[in-house]
Amino acid sequence: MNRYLIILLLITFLSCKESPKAASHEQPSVATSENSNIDYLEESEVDFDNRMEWWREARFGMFIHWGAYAVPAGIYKGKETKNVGEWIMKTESIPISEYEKFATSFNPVEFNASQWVSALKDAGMKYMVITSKHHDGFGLWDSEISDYDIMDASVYKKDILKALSDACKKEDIKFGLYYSTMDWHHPDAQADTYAKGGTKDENNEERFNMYYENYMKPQLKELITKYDPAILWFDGEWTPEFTHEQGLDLYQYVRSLKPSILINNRVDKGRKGMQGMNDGKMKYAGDFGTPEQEILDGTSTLDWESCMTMNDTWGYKTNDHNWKTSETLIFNLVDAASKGGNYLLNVGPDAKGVIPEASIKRLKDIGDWLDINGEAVYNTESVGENYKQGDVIRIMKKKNASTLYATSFKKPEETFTLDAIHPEDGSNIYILGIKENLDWSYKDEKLMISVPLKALNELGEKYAWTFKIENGKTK
Ligand code: H79
Repeated sequence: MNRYLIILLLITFLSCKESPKAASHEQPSVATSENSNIDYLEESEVDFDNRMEWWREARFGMFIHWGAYAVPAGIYKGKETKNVGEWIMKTESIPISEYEKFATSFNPVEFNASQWVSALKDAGMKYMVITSKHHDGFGLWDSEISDYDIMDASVYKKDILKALSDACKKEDIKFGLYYSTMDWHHPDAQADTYAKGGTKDENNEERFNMYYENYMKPQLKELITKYDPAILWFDGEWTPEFTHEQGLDLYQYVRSLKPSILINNRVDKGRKGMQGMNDGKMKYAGDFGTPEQEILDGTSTLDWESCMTMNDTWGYKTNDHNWKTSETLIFNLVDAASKGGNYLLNVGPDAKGVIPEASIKRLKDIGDWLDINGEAVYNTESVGENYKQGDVIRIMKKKNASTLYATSFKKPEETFTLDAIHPEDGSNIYILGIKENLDWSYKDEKLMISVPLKALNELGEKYAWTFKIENGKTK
């Protein structure tokens, strides 16, 4: 049975229509009149697994926060905002008409889609998720039903999403779109309450529904039709005007437009705070949980993706230099993989269209590390409760195979000991990057591996070392 089944609704649905059709494996990529009859909330486990397959294998993606907020870059009227850059409109209470001027002057003359995709590939990332529209309401594409976008409101007048979706397609990178349901600019969404400093507007639910039906849905239809995204990544679902019923409807709507698409859990109201997983099971729509700025404490039976910044902001801020180290970022990626999760790491390009040098450096470091160690990350699954040994060792397992990986963030010494891995007799054990087949023994429930120190030093790895156990089991 499907995890996203909404029992009450189903009972209602089933009583008034024929038995629901499960989505087939060969799902059409565009809407057909048949799609609208399918109940996407009732999907078999097999169909769900098929749809999720590429994403689970990919493990590592690039989040891009880019929009009009890159223009103030964290500074308004000489004052530095304390909050993240993309929230500057709200945090600094910038009047809508004032903020619109940032959209007008947004002119990223140095933007080069294929350079961004190269940086993504060099990092070993497999997919991109870019803000089509953040909370400020400004769109990075040529929306037919809005003038508040890069074509109509800005001097730039080139379709950024088109350039990026084309560049991703060319390089075989999956292209995903972030879309905020919250909108501080649209008069039927939050613009009114926003302008009044957040006072609740009694009529807003009705008007929000108009925005939902007449603006959001048509925009999403455009986005799917024009850019064929592999993921829709919703956000801003916590506003009181947006309802659980709309969340369910939104999930159905987006899937009916592109049945194979993946949708995060912020499409609905199920997310529990920043930890990001759904509150309870089988109640809310959404294909995966979304921990924000954190990684789950342990494993989960549900799919999840941890999104995180490299410094302290999503949208570009001139003065944010609080960068995480490459080692921390690699650790986070491995930590998430060992717990069965994906890592969506953010870059915030500046107003010219340049990804900060500090981000590029880190992307390169991670990519170099993955060049050697990637097989411990891609297409792996969690081994369950034995996913770690202390603070510095993480264990992964190749999907549908008995190959295990142990990545250590402390440089191994002469003998490397693993407490929870039992190799099969005759199993080969290696360190990734070194050809040598290593000597090992298994005694008193411990695996002891002889480390070739000379080769290890020559390898020149800086961050972490991965042992590959070709055939083994965890306890
Ligand atoms: O786009 C980036 C941020 O701008 C956006 N999400 C990432 C990916 C973001 N918007 N707001 N926040 C992050 C923080 C909001 C936190 C809260 Fe709530 C919203 C506190 C109360 C309502 C979410 C729902 C967390 C707790 C309940």
